[in-house]
Formats: sequence, structure tokens, C-alpha cells
Amino acid sequence: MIENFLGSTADVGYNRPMLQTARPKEKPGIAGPPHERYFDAFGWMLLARTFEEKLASLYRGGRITGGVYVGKGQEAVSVACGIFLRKGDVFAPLIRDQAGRSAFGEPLVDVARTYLGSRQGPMRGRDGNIHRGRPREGQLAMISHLGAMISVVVGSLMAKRWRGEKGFIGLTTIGEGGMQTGSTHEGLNIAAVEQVPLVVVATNNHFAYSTPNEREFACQALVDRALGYGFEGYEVDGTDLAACLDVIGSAVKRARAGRPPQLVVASILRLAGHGEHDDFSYVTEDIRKQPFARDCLQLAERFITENKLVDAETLRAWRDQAAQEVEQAFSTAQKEPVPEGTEEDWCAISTRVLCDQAE
Ligand SMILES: Cc1ncc(C[n+]2csc(CCOP(=O)(O)OP(=O)(O)O)c2C)c(N)n1
Repeated sequence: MIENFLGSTADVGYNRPMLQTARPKEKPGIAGPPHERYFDAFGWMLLARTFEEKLASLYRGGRITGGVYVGKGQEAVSVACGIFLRKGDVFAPLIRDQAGRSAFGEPLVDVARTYLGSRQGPMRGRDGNIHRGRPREGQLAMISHLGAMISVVVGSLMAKRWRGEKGFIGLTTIGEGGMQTGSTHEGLNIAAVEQVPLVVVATNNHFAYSTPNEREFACQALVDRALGYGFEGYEVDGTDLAACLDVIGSAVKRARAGRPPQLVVASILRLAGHGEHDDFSYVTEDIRKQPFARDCLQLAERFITENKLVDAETLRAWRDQAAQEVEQAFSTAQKEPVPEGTEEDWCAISTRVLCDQAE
């Protein structure tokens, strides 16, 4: 079994057989994939979509307590955020980044454990959804307050620099709604002042909850802000997997090469509600017909099929493999115990001693 770059033997991750089969068939006259990581990336997108569909169905069946937030339509952007990072880098994903988290090495079973409240999960059953992290492996736990993670990543990068580490970068994601917070402004500003090797990928999915772009910001294009902050800025069609890999991959390379911080703004439509509790009925038919509303996973699959990059059988095998991994992750997590309140010695905002004294 091949070890992934984190040196772990996660039950999913870089060891997946799907990745080994995900190679273009060498046939004369048939073009190869448009990016060397295209099939790898497609595999992670498929896995994330399959996982989140299962998650949504468990939520609807009342099997999950708390909220479920999915990245449907955002997988191409997200996977490109995780796939180019390596050991020593810092990754701070947000709620729609399962594809990127998986590509960066997060074991799928840990995601299932978190949602199902397993005591063996990274949150030990105390968080219902997306605040999990793996700080030792460079994946920071998400702070919900929008924009807060930018400063956290900047701080992590400064610490690495002071420790004399070399060759690392940081990447964090943000929504167009999150781009409007004061914390984002502070984070972007200090990143450029300190010239840290940072990539910020902002996904404009056209709504923050139900608030549309015209009520979020008044500038023509969010990428125009890059210049004002001292970043280099790029835009990408977030529905196009090859473009996401090119543009975000290049931004990662530039950050690693010591260029100023990088801002990439991707455009998509969120193809689900803000969370599974939201029917997104505020998204009009007209918006659903826009080019940015296309489904990145369907587009990538169509591209693969129309260009005969792999045959139908291989595609089916990839889908089956994803479904199998998802089933395995959930069935493992479902068998594990949840925390027992009376046995817990952990306190959120205090120490056990202080709690005991107060009782
Ligand atoms: C500072 C702050 N204000 C408000 C919220 C509540 N909130 C959580 S998600 C969200 C919408 C985020 O929209 P966007 O940044 O566009 O990301 P998307 O959910 O569309 O991916 C809001 C307002 C928050 N978490 N933090």
C-alpha cells in the first residue's frame, strides 16, 4: 500500500485504488486529460459528492443532529485548493470544502464520525459538523466567524518562518459573503504587509445565506481588491475543473516561489441550500440558467465521456469505488459509541477544577 504524503495509512486518501485506475488509457489519437491531476481531482470530487449526498439523506432521515452543509457545485474549486498542498503546508478549509479536505488527506471516516457524534472522531463527538481539524497535519480547525481563518493562517505562516522552515505555503478559502467582513480585511492586509506565502481562494457562489451579490458588495469584481491589498489576483470559472487546477495550481506555485500573496476568485452557483435545512427557493430560474450555475462534476464527467478519456466501464468503477468508500466510512462510524455526558472530563470554556468548585 502506498503511503500518502502525510505518512498516514488512512482508510481513504492517497491509497485509494481508484487513483491507480484513474489513468488515461494510452490510445493513439485520443487526447489526454487537460491537466495532469485531472483524474485524481475528479476522483476526489466524486467522493465528496457521493459522501455529501449520503450525508444529506441521513440528515433528512433524522439521523444527524445539528446542521449539514455541503459543497455541491463547489467541488472543482475545492479540490484544486487541497490537491497541490503538501506536507508542511497549512490548509484552512471552510464548510464547502470536503473535496479539498479529502484531497489533502482527511480520512473520510473521520468526517462520518464527526457528523454521527462518534467518540472516536476528531471532535470526540462534541461537534456536529464542520469544525474538525488535524492541526498536526497542517489542516486547521475552522473558526465559524467568517474571515477569522485568514489571520490564523497568516500567524501560522509567520511562526513557520520564525522557526526557519522553508518551502511551505498556506491556503485558505472564503466565500464572497465572508469577503465582506472586517476580519477578512485585516487578514488580507497583514498577509501582504508580512509577505507570507499565502493563497486565498474566494468562491463567489452568488449567495450568502439568501443574500444575493448586489446586497453584498458594490464593486465590479472582487478580484479588483487584490491590487488594493498588495495581492496578485486571478479569476477562474469555478465550474471548469481544468481551469480551477490551472489557476489555483499556478497560484500555489507562485506563492511557493516567493511571489506576493495570491487571491483567486472563482465564480459558481451554490447548487444546494446554505445548509440542508434551506430549500434555496430564493434562487430564481433565471439565475439557475446562468453559465456559472452549471454543475462542475457533471461538466467534468461530460468532458471525460465526450473526449473518450476513459471508457464507461472505468467511470462506473470509479463511481462504485466512491460509493463503497462512503458506505464503509458511515458503517464504521455508526457502530462506534457516542460520548457519555457523565463520563466526560472535558470543559469548553473552563477547567474541570473550576467546574467542580462551582457545583
Ligand atoms: C462574522 C460572521 N458573520 C455572520 C456569520 C453567519 N454566517 C455563517 S455562514 C454565512 C454566509 C456565508 O456566505 P459566504 O461567505 O458567501 O459563503 P457560502 O455559505 O455562500 O459558501 C453567514 C452570514 C458568521 N459565521 N460569521
